[in-house]
Parts: sequence; structure tokens; C-alpha cells
Amino acid sequence: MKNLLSLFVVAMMSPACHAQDLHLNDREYFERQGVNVLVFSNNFNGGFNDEKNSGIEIIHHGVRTVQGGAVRLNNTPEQWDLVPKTISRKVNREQGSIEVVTRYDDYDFDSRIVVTAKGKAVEIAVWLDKPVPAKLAGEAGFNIEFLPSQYWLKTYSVDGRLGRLPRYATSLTVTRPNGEKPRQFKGFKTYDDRGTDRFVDPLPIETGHQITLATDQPERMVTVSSDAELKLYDGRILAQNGWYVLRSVLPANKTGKVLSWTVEPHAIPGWIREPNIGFSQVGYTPDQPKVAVIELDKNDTPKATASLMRINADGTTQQAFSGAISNWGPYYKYNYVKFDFSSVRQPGVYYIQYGNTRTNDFLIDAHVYDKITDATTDVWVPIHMNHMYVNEGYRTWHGEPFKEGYLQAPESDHFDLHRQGPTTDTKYKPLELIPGLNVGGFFDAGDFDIETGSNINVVQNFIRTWELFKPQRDETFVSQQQRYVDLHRPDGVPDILQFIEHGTLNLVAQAEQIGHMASTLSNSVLDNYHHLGDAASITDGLHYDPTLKPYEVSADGKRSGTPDDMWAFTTRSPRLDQQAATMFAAASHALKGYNDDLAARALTQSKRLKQEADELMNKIAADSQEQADFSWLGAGSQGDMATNLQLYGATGEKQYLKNFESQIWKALDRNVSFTMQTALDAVPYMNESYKKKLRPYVEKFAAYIKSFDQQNPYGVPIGLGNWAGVNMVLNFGIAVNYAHIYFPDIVSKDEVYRVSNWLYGCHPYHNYSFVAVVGAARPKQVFYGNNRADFSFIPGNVAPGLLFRQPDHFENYDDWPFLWGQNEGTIAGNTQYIIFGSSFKNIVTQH
Ligand SMILES: [Ca+2]
Ligand SMILES: [Ca+2]
Ligand SMILES: [Ca+2]
Repeated sequence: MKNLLSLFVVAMMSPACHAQDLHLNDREYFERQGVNVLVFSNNFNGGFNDEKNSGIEIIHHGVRTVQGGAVRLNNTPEQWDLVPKTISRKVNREQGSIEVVTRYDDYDFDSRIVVTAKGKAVEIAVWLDKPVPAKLAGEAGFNIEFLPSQYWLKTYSVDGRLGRLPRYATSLTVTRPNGEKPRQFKGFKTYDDRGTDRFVDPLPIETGHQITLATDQPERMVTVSSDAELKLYDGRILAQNGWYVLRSVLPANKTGKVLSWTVEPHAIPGWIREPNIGFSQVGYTPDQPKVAVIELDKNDTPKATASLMRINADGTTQQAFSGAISNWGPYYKYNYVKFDFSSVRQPGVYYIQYGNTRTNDFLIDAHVYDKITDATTDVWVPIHMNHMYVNEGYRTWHGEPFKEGYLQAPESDHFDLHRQGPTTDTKYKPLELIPGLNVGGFFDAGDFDIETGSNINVVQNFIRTWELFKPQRDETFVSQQQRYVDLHRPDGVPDILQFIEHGTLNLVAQAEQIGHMASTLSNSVLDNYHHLGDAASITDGLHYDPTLKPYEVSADGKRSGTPDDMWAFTTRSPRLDQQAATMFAAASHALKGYNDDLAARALTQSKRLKQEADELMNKIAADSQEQADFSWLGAGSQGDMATNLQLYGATGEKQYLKNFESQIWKALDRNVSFTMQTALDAVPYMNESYKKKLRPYVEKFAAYIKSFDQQNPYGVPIGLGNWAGVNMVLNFGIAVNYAHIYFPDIVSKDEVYRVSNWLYGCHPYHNYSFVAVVGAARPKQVFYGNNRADFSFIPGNVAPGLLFRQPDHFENYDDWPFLWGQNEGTIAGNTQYIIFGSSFKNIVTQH
């Protein structure tokens, strides 16, 4: 009877089981309900190398928990370790397989990976036409990486032995001679070996032939088996952004099929992803449109209605509204429906109920947006002030960084994509101290360098905010004399003015000391570029003295033999000098009456740099061959128009306005959406006939705004690049705000909420606010700030947001901060957010 019954069950189940096998779908990845196996849909990138976004990847019940499947040269590869280049990728539909040839140019080493669907598992095989090069024998292996935040504290079994994946890396290591380490990108070294000439190599946590990870959690369970030895490592031993790595070393002196793994990700039968109900976590004003966008699994059936529930003052709840669900349709791999509850205007605390899914609560109130920029201006920006000690209450964010100043960079090809040409373009010799640069300026982002272009943008963004909205907010104490910043301590000066001053101080010092703008002030060694901790401890604060031995300090305690001093990259760019000249003119205007000395210095540098840059650019333009070489300078781009407008604003000289007017209409005819912001920026300086002439273009822009309703369910421009699109979304939002301010009859007030909705929670993947912001019920928890190793955030940060992974996956981790493309906040982006937020508040705040 028992046998008969099981036979019956098998017979009944088998068609369904077959349907649940992995199959190669139209988007060229392996799929079954709950499991996607991607094979080099995303390639490793040569520039920033291992970004934990490439190779063989698994999206497991909606979360990309596995990536990095490839032949690698290290037990636990780091960001600057070599990555394989993809030579070819072939999809073989008949065999249900994907074949990828990859290559390491540095070692003339090719390998072929063939991934084939076999029932609920895939076979991953590595093929070699030539044996592993002798230098890589024992080092080259097949690796795959598991996301720590989804696997830590989960149980595993290896050949029947049990264990639990560690919350923090504490596994064993050995050191080996540097000569045995495979070369890192361009010969850089990620580590400071403290003079030992040895590198650290992690030892495996476990070794065996069959391993199951997350035996205690069906959504994450994966079994891997192989005749080869499988080793499990913890990549966080070497770098906090490392993942758990499973690895088999490739055998030496063998060709053909040298390795085979069977990988079976467990799938929960009939799994359907929970609906993601996108709404504004900051809340809504009573009169604004209120539309939740609900992201649904393609196997889900939309409900007919949803409800808005009110939480009463006595804690009881009642239905405030019930309405029909409307269909938007498919966008990449999910389906989208909408729930419009605009008719609810009564202030209160609410949540959305859709089927069994209940959102967290949010406010409807006239004042929900009042504080949206406060955390950014009061906390995020001052923490990023360089060359200052920054204190907040009992906490020191950082001491005073880079007390030893900056050295002239020698000719070099830099790890953060900077370059110092063969000449310095300055009076300084390579590695000579350039005096006076360690003042003012803002940290770039999650790193601590001064990107000059970004700092110019920052000062311009602050000036724009100041000139238009004159925010008097004073919550920051800034003493340039004490080199001390104290958060939440008013000092009688509007903070925005102090931020303009702080940015200008560094940029004027560059112009005065170097003679033109540096491209960047950045780290000289890679091992302190990836610094996580107090910025004041990146360098030792002592002048580098090559006559001392490394780590030796001079008798007077002022010099050291450690080459950790920062460098100034000084190759001259007349285009950058022009940008600086414009910014200096505007800064001079803003600082007059507050810091007259700095205002005068800025104006002097503005005039000199403009004249010299114009001469250099003309010289370049005169030689067409050279012009081609210098095309990267961007001469003739629309920046010139904006420059003339800014110069007019700063000086009041009519010639600039004339130059602006001679270009703006042609530029608008060429591309309305790209030019609209500049055209709107001019409105305060122009007469009624300008506004009249601009009207038809604003009408076109209004149609462009509406066009996003057809492009995606969220109604904003969504970027698909390697850095998620928050800057694009903010630019769009600022232009929409200004268009509404000057042309309310063409661009209605309803349009300005598109970008706030997106930022504060109405977007794919999850519904958390991308801004670590005051007022949001559920902001993101982790960001790629300089405190990312603590799985934390710096208040007021704006995340880039939704990172697109080919061919159809949007992602924003909220438990793993380390992917900069989705979680890093930049100084230019966050000050752009201040303009967006200030203009938005100006429109929606009800007085
Ligand atoms: Ca940087
Ligand atoms: Ca202040
Ligand atoms: Ca030093």
C-alpha cells in the first residue's frame, strides 16, 4: 500500500515537478519559480574591478544573494584584485546551456565556463584548452560568493558536519611572501604590510564535497556538491565589503573539463513575492495627489480593491477609504497596479491594506515636508567638512585630517581614475610640499578626497540655494580659526554662508598656490584610500621624509618615513579653470559683507583664471588637431550658457546676458528637457517678453514630464546605469519645481510630487525612503557613507537608489551598505538635494 501510494504521488507530481525545473528563458537566464540563475548577464568591469555585481549570480526569492561566480585568482578577491575579461558568451538553447570564455590578460590565461540546467540544479563546469599557467597553479580557482547579511547566523552542513555562519569575521589566516600573491590591478597594493613583505591569506572555515548553506531557511538554502574539494571562506577577513566565498582550486597540469559543480538553490513550492506597496514614507499634504504603486510578482493576481485605514487618536482603527485597483502593466520582471486615495484629505495617521499586506503607518498633514532638508544641512554636510574637527554632542565624527598638507603628485595613473601627466604644470617638483592646501573643502563621498569638480558644484549649489531662498538656518558652529565644527550649536551666522566659505577656502587656495585648479587632492597609496574610520587617522599627520625608513619617525617628531601624505593632481584643465572662474565670481558676490577678504581673493582668481583659460582654450581651438585631442574638455557644451548666466548674476555685466541670449533659443530648439533648467534659471533676470517666448518650450517640457507616465509606473526618469540615477531624478525634480514656480498654468502643482514620492518610498524593490531623513516613517537603514562598516548611515544622506542589473532586476540593498552604485551619497548629489528640497518646500509648504 505504501509503495503504491508513493508511486501514485510521484505520478501525480511529476508533470508539476518537471514544470518546476530550471529552464532557459527569453531573457537568457535560468529560471524556475523563486530562482533565477544568471550567467554573465553582467560582466566584470575593468575600471573599479570587483564590484560584487557580475559573473554567475543567483536571484533567490527576489533577492540577489549570490554573485561573483567566475574563475578567480584569490581565495577571497578584493576590489582591486584582477577580474576576468569576458571574451565571448554563447547561449545554447538546445542543450539548455550558457558558455562563457573569460581571460586574464596579465597571465595569458583563458578558461571556459559552461552552465547547464539539470532538473532543479545547474551544473557549472570549467574547461581549459591549456593548463593553468605555472604562476597561478594553486591560486586560480572557481569561486562563487554569498551575501553575508542574508547568510550570517544561518546554519550550514558540510559532508554532514554542522556549523553556523559567523556574524563577524573571526576565521583563521596565514601570511605568505608578497611574491606569491597574484598581481593586483595596475600593480597597486590594497594592504599595508607594515614592512613584513608578506600578505594575509584567509584559511577556509570548512572543507568538503557537499555543502548546504542556510539549512534553517528555505528562502536561502543552496546545496553545492563536487568531486573536487569545496572550501568555504569568509571574505570579510581582508575587506569589510567581502562576501562568503565558496571555492575549488583548479587542478594543475590538466586540460579539458577540469572542474564540475552541481548547484541547487532550493525553491519554495508555489512561491509568490510579497507585494511591494510604494508610497511616500514622509507622508502627504491634504491637497496633494496620493497614489500608491504596487509592485506584483508576475504569478500574482491583482486584487480588485485596497483600503486606506485610519488610526484614531484612541488607538482604534477604521476604514477611511476603499477604492479600486487600476492596472498599469508590466515593467521589466514585475507587474504594476495603482491605488489612488487622493480623495482622503483629513489630517491623521494612516496605513494601506492590500489583501493581507499592511504597510507601516504614515501621516497626512499640512506640515509633513517642513523638515525634509534639515538632516542634510545640519548633519550630513558639516560632517563632510574637511580639515576640521567635527563634534556632535558626546560624539566626535572625525578629528582634523591631513595636518601635514599635500605633496605635488608625481606622474601617475591613479586608482580613483585620476591621472597626473608627465609634467606637473606647476613650479613644484614631484613630491614637494605645496603649502596652504589643507584648508576648507568637502569630502567627496564615502571616500575622503577633494574632487575639485564636485567641490565647485557644491559651492554653486549652496550659492544657488542662498541667492534664491536665503535660508537663515543656524544650527552649526564653525570656527576656521579653531578648525572646529560643532553640530546643533548656533553661532550667529547662517550655516549656508559658512558652507560657501568653507568650499571657497579650499578652491581659492588651489588657484593661489598652484596657479590653476587641481583635478583632485587625493590619496597617494591605495591602502589608505579604502579607509573606514576617523578621517584624521588616514595619514600620520607628519611630513613624509624619504631619508627615513618606512614607519620611522624623526627625533623632533615632525617627519616620518611612511609615504602616506596626500597628493595634489595638478595637470591643467582650462575647462575646469573656467568652471572655477564662474563659481569664484558667484562666491565673491555671496560672501561680500560676510567675509570681504575671501570675497576679494575669489574675485581676483575669477578674473585671472577666466582670462588665462580663455586664452588656453582659444589656442586649443586654433589648432583643430589639438581640438580633437582636447574634446574631453567639453568646450562648446551648454555649460557656457549657464556660465554666462551665472557671471551675469554675480557681476551684473550686460555682455554676459547678451552671450546667454544668443545661445539659449537654439539650445532649446535642440533639446528642451536638457536645456529647460538653464532657461528657467534666467527668468528672474529677464523681462516679460522672455517669459512669453519661453512659454511654448515649457509646454513641450510639460508633455515631456507626462511622457514618463507611459515609460514606467513611477512617472520619473529611471536610470539603468552602473550608478543608480538619483542625480538624474533630482535634476528632473528641480526643473519641474522651477517650471511650476514660473509657469503654474502650464506645469501644475500636482507634477512636483513625482520626485518626492520616488525619493521617499514609491519605487521598485522596497518602499523605504532613499533619504536618511527627518520625518520618514521608514527611511533606509544602511548607506555607503564613511561609517558603512558599522552598517549605519549619516543623517540626511541621499542614496543613488535603484541599481539596475541586466537583464531585468532593480535592487537596493537595505541590509548591505557596500555597493556604492546603490547606497553611496556624494557631496554634489546631496547639495543638489538641498536645492530640490528647498524649492519643493517653497511650493508645498502651507503657511
Ligand atoms: Ca573620490
Ligand atoms: Ca552657523
Ligand atoms: Ca604623513
